[in-house]
Amino acid sequence: MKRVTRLLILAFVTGIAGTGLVMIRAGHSGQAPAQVIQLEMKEFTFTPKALTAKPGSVRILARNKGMVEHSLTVPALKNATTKNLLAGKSASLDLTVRAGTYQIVCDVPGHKEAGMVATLTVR
Ligand SMILES: [Cu+2]
Repeated sequence: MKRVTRLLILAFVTGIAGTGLVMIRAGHSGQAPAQVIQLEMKEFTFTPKALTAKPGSVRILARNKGMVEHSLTVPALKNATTKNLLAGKSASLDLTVRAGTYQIVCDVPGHKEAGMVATLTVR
């Protein structure tokens, strides 16, 4: 009985370690996007308001410089959103974009309407 328990624990721990390894490897082998754009958020604007990028992978580094929480969301792209970031917090959002114009908004209710809109132009 004890031996079985020990085996189970070993299997469990090995499983966790294995998962960790896979995650670490995925994080490191994923090529860092060549394009990194910094974007500041505050009440109620993005700075800059107009971003440009070339087609391909883009990483947007969003920093909340405001007093309340904000998010960075690209409605035209599936799952392209950060969580709501508290004041002082930042997050990166990796996107794959084609030529075109993408609207960036803050998804916190009322913020888009208050002016938290930016444009990403890809060409
Ligand atoms: Cu906001």
